[in-house]
Amino acid sequence: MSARIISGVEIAKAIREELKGEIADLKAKHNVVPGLVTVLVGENPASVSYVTAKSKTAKELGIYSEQVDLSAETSEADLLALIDKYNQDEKIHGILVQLPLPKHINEARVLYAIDPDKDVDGFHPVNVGKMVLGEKCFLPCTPHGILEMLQRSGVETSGKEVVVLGRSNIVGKPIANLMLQKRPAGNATVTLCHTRTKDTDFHTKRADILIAAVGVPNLIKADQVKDGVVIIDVGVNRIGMSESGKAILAGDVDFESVKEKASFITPVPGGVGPMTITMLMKNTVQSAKQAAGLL
Ligand code: L34
Repeated sequence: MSARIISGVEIAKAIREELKGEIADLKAKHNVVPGLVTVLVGENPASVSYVTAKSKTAKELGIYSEQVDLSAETSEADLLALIDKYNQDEKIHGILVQLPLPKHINEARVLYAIDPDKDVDGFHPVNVGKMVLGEKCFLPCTPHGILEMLQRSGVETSGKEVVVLGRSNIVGKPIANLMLQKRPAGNATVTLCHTRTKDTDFHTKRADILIAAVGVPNLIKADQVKDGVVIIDVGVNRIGMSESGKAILAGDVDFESVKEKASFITPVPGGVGPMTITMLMKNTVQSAKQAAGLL
């Protein structure tokens, strides 16, 4: 059997259409225009492409968007001052500082400086804490996108064995936490594996839903999963360059072999990546509504 492909491109498109309507409505009924600023420090090619896609998508949807590109030598103090400026700016409802930051900048200090009410990435400790408690907050974009993909594809999660590979703050830890909660796309029994896990194969082989977020190209092969598994592949690994100069991408899962065994699988590219960008837009709209007292 060949798996059904969960297309992040298609699901993202549907959500963006919904958002477009909401944004037009906000403008017409309340004269509210959601605003997003993206901040990029340095010129990491992957980050440049993600941030460019974020501000372009924002504009397409009718979100007011500013893009700030800073040199890799920008000081932490200057970055903090910029964040403070946008914290005060009423046109801006979402502040996104693209990660990773250059080594001389303390990432935590920067993320803590963002007003939690404008933290559309959901990385501020206030939002992380609320997320863990199951309170209303901004959900981090990649996990948020995964929840939407599961729901909109009709994947049952309640009572299922979910195995997450990777313990990052931006994917592994939050998605594991969200899926064990009593919520849509939740109620799962969750195992989180990481580099010190003794027998990762033991866990991957019993997973009903496997979420791979480790950043190792084609790590997971068909013999490491069971028949009918649902695969969410978060890896976006650059494994080479085509003749036209475009990056060749691979996921953390060996798509060609695993798709023969899985019931559902997300592709790379065109899977989780586009959802991450779209959920940033959704969070920005949520933020604008909250600021206007509409939520
Ligand atoms: N602050 N930093 C902050 N927030 C985030 O949510 C991110 N992330 C991760 C890296 N740093 C961040 C992203 O935006 C990863 N990420 C991200 C966003 C979009 C895509 C991949 C990762 C994406 O669109 N991927 C496309 C391929 C794009 C390409 O050609 O490189 C895909 O189809 O998977």
